[in-house]
Amino acid sequence: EGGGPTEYTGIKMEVVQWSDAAKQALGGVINGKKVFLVAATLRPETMYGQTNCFVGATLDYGLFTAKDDEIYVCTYRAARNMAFQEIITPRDNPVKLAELKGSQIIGTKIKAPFSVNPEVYVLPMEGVLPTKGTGVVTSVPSDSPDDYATLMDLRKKAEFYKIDPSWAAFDPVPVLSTPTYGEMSAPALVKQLKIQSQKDTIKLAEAKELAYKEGFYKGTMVIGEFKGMPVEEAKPKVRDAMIAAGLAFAYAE
Ligand code: A2H
Repeated sequence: EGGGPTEYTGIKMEVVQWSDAAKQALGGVINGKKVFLVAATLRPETMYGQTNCFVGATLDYGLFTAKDDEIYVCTYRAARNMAFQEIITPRDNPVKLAELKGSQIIGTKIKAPFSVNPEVYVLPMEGVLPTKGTGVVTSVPSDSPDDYATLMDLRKKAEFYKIDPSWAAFDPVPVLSTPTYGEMSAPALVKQLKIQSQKDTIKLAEAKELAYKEGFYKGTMVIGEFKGMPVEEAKPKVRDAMIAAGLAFAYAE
């Protein structure tokens, strides 16, 4: 990337029910506190359509003490950045309460703020980079070709990915409408470019670019408080509304 830092929105996805593997690994560490998986997104206006969340199965995650006596789950790299931004405390040395492998987090049930699906599940994605964002990716298969391709892979091969099919059962939800791709940009582009799986990274990069440009410059919201508004205008408004509700925060890297 050139230029300055990327301005993400950190989405707070509260843990409702840990997977068995995470529960065993954590023991009594949490002690009644609220725990959140924190996802970094560039598309806060699409949060109405979250159907699940992704982690990298082989990545390492930590539980860190954050503001307001809360606990955040993310990579150590992100925790350090968040400590400098006074999101995670203390500023100079984030406190890691516990560690989890991504594979242990899969199957955890979490809240999906602003989504039509109030609670969703954590699923594995192959391309999650440890060097970007928090290592947690919220999934919006209507508008993200990567998310859609991955969700379809998981549905086709639930056993191979070691997931319960019910965790991947939430269907894409229309969030915004565009002149070229209708209300389901990602599924339309995956079909048009004949993308077979999450491994088709070159075609997915092209699809991502097309979906992003069309959505941002020509999209109109079809859901939520800003329904009918151009996406370009709604984007900062949804972000501000989520921050005001305590469900998100500004995060830069
Ligand atoms: B986006 P950029 Cl609807 N590894 O959020 C891989 N991908 C990651 C990641 C990581 N460690 N951290 C964040 N991301 C994803 C929503 C979305 C996103 C939509 C459409 C496009 C899109 C829902 N998933 O991203 O390299 C996150 O997915 C397309 C670029 O910093 C985040 O925003 O530009 C985006 O990639 C950040 O990628």
